[in-house]
Amino acid sequence: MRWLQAGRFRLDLSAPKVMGIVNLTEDSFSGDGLGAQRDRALRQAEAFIAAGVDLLDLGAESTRPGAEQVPAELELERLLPVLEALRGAPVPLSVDTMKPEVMREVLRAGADLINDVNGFRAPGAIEAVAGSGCALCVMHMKGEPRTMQHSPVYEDVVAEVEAFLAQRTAALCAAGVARERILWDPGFGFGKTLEHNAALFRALPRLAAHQPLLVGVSRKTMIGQITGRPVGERLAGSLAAAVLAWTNGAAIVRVHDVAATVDARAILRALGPSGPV
Ligand code: 9MG
Repeated sequence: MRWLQAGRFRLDLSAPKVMGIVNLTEDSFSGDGLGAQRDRALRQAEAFIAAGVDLLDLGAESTRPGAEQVPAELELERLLPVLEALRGAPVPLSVDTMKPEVMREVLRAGADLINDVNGFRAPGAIEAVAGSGCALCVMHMKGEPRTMQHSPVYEDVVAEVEAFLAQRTAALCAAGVARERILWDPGFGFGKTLEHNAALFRALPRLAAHQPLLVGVSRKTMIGQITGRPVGERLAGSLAAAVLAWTNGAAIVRVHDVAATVDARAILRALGPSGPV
């Protein structure tokens, strides 16, 4: 059985898990103030919990291709009131951030997992998380969000991603982080073409042999490239990809559509290869 040590929780990863995305980025709201943002995020988190989500991922800085960074103070202004209100939630609270100062503050405020799309490469990032008991999602990204989709090139994308994740894991472990706190994420869409993403998707079993995997493909461009659908019409493609990710070794899928993904998981459990679970 595989476990993830995540702050207040010890999460059993032997059954597929769903992480719900709670967006606190400016461009996902209509600009009607932080209080309204907070209330909307809390309603969304409550709905996700009622639908059977296993983890919540709160993010206050967009990591979409082309996105600009926001100052740490603004990230914290958006995150802390939501974390405060969700303290004691029945599922682990993840925070998606690349900044060590944000990591330190959200850990003080009760975050159970730090999801760093930059793989804890910023100076001080490892030190910010090492001494806590939180889980760490180490993601691969080539470049940075503003420019990462400008013609990324790899010789062997799977080997490069695998080597990067192994190197970051070694750096974390050298700082005293236990392996059972670490998730790997190939970083679908982060400095990758559709061809790179497909190669990595097919390599999920190989990557899962190292550390438990988190996979995020929900509504992404790669789903649109495959189906020809705009972002608002990518639910079916995202569900198919989630089920395929689980059956190929992913432990956790990071999604926008929690209720539908929980249903897809129920079908997989009842009718899938290993029989009813
Ligand atoms: C924040 N964020 C956006 N996409 C993501 C992905 O694919 N994985 C992780 N870990 N975080 C993501």
